[in-house]
Order: sequence, then C-alpha cells, then structure tokens
Amino acid sequence: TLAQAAPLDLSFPKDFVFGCATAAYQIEGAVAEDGRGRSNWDVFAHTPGKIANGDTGDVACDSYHRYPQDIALLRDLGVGAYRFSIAWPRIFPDGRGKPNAKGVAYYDRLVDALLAAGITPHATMFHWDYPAALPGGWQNRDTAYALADYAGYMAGELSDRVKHIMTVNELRCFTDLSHKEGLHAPGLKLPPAGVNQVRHHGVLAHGLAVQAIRAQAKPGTQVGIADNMIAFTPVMETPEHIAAAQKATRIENAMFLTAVMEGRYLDEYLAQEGAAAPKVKDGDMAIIASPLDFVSLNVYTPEWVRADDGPKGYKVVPHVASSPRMASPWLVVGPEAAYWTVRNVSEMWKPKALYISENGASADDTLAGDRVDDADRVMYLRGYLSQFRRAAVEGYPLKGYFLWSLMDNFEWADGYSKRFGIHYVDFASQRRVPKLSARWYREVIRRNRIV
Ligand code: GBH
Repeated sequence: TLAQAAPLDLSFPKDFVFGCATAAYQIEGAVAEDGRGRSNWDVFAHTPGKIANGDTGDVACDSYHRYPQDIALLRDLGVGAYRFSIAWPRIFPDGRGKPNAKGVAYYDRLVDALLAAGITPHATMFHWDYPAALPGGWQNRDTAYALADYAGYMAGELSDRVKHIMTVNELRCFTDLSHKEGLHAPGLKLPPAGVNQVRHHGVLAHGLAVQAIRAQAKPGTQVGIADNMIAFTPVMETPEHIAAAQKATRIENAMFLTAVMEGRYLDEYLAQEGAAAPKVKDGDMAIIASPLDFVSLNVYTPEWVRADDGPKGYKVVPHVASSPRMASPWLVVGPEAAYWTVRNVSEMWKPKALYISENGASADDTLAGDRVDDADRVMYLRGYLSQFRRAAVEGYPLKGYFLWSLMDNFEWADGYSKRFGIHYVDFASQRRVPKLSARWYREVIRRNRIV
C-alpha cells in the first residue's frame, strides 16, 4: 500500500468572510422609477453602437423589484456578506441639491432585508453610474465635491447598519477606460492632459469622500476603496523577481492606488507625463491620502514581471499564447495574481485590513434543463481562492472575499453577452438558476475550506 502523506490543509482562517458582489447599474433596472435621474450609463447605453447587441441596463436583473429573491439566493449560499453599490442618480437625480427620499428608501429596504437574513452589507458609493446632469462629468473638478457630498449623505443614512463602505470602484475604469479608450461611459478619447486631469479628479473624489463619510457616519464605520490596480506577479518566487513585481506595482499604478497610499505622484509618473501632468491644488495630495480602514482589491488578470537590468529594474513578460483564458478576451487565467496582489500591497503599504472586493470569471454557460455545468468557472475560482487562502494563512491581513458575481448581469460594453454569475439569469423570464459553481461555493463556505 502507498504511504499516506499528511492531508493538505485547505482550510481558511476561522473568521474569513465569504461574500458575493454586484453593482447597481448592472442588476437593478427600474431606471425611470421612484424619481431616479438619468445616468451617464443610460445615455451611453442608448447611444447606438456602444454596447454589444444594443443592450441596455433598463431592466437588467430587475433587482430593484426582485431583491428579496436575490437575498434568498445569498442565504442559500450561506454567505456572510454582500457587496452592492448605490446608484448615485437615485439619491441625487440632478447630481446635487435635495436628496430623493424614495431612492434612499430602496437602500434602506435592501439593507434591512440583508440584516434580517444574517448577511453583512458592504456598500460601494460609486460603481461608475453618476447623474448625467453633472456638468462635464469627471472632467470637471466640481464632480469630486459632488461625489463627496452624496457619499457623506448616504453614509449618514445607512451607517447605523452598514459598517463597511467603499468610496469608488476601480479608478482605472471610470477614468481611462471611459475617457482615454472611450469604451465605457461617457465614451471619450481625451488627449493625455485631459486624461491625467480626470484621473486626478477621480483620486481626489475618493479622498474627499473618505473625509465626508467619516464626518457623517456613525462611529465604528470602516471606510475603504475598491481598486483594480494592475496585478503584477513575479515570474518566479525569488527576491529579485519579487522586488521587480513590487516596483512595477508602485510605478504602473502611480496615478491611482500609489497616490492614494503614498499621498504623492511619483517622479517617474510626473516625468513621463511632462506638460500633460495633472494640475494639482495645494492640499489635494493630503486629501487623496486620507487614512483608510481597509483596502479592497478586484483581482482578475495577472501581469507577469521579471527583474531587468534596464533603468526601470523590471520588465513585463507578455501573456503566452497558450495561457488559458475565460470567455472575456481580457480574462487571462493566472491564480498566482491573487496571492501576489495581496502580498505586494501588504508589504509595500501595510494596510490595516484587506478585502477582495471582486474575483470571478465569464464562461460560455448553457442552461440544460435546470442545470448549468460551469466546470470551467469552478476551475477558475478554485485556483484563485487557493492563492487567496495562501495569503490569508501566511498572515497577510486579508479578511474576506467577494465573488463576482452573484448572478449574470449587464456586463457594461459587453451587454448581456458575457455571463459572470454563479446563478444563471434567463433575461426573458428573470428566472435565476444556481450553476454548478454556486453549489461549489456553498460547499466552500459550509466547510470553510477549498473543495
Ligand atoms: C470589474 O472590472 C467591474 O468592477 C465589474 O463591474 C465587472 O462586471 C467585472 O469586473 C467583470 O468585468 O474591453 O478589452 O479593453 C474588471 C476590470 C477592466 C475588465 C477593463 C474589463 C476591459 C478590457 N475590467 N476591461 S477591454
């Protein structure tokens, strides 16, 4: 008989939080209800040619009406927490001015129902949908102050029950993807100076929101950011390559998370941008670096890095052609990115706590009867969760993990053509069906270990 090796311990730390994530415009629908104002995404989605198949978020998962059913799905999974976002245009339909009580009431109902189900709410204030009435959007510095006013107001309304608040989701997406690449609302392709100014307004909005939330929230409210810094991953685990990956993390995210964590723009960034560098007012950098209670990271695609003799000290290694990918072309599989983002951020910036605010995958799901056998999504999640687990058991301050996403939803420019859910949504009937990955995640949560 074979000698029996000690079984590999795949369990998570005792208090590790498992959750699911969604975002308002991707699931709520009901875009003209209860006084909600028009958003940048309503405008963009209704502009021909912007979204695959002409899809819009007008109905999406209809979660505005069906949230009790969605909370039942969360309860069946056994999750401890749920990350949702608040639609700014429901609260301030014109961007500023008088709050819309009916919009606030929706999030009151949602939060109360989550708590009644034993699920801890984690709220994101800005997941990309802002009131279209705001003049100039993110090109206008005033928008940063408007976001802070809104975030402070909502923190005042909800923080008796919501104890974890994220300011913004993914700095790079609502700045670059929206104003440089033109792929997300408002679909602009600004020159470098314009892009850098939008980036500056984005981090400034985050910092102002931190301060406004702290000023108006109940004591004990934890404030953080949900960012998707580029996930630099060393090609091998040796000191020189680890140092190279950390250097790349710091420099390549200089206009985003590095500024938030360090309170300055790195010389490398300013030199690279030259005359196009952002215009910064006195005091901005201190606001941007307002202390956080936690940092949340959205982790998907790795960027492999090696040490290099050149002036930068690192070199990005291209994704190899044979690398597995999920259904979205950008979604290259690299579970090691999970471990290294947590370790890099922890070692460089020593945050008090870390969460994974998103991780998940699109797959070509087919509904057969009442089953979806999304074994490739299970494969993906198992790989990434194993690597997050490694970071947690090694003692990095990783407190929890939110799977993107609870259910298939409006995947931005891809419309409904890409499915990220662990529940299948039939968008004709709005029926939700747990996929194999939902059954798998439920077992992970129940046993507190990788299965
Ligand atoms: C997150 O973004 C979002 O927070 C979430 O709302 C979204 O649904 C989820 O991930 C899945 O995408 O068009 O080739 O230029 C993830 C990071 C970065 C993914 C930009 C899409 C566009 C690539 N996103 N990327 S491309």
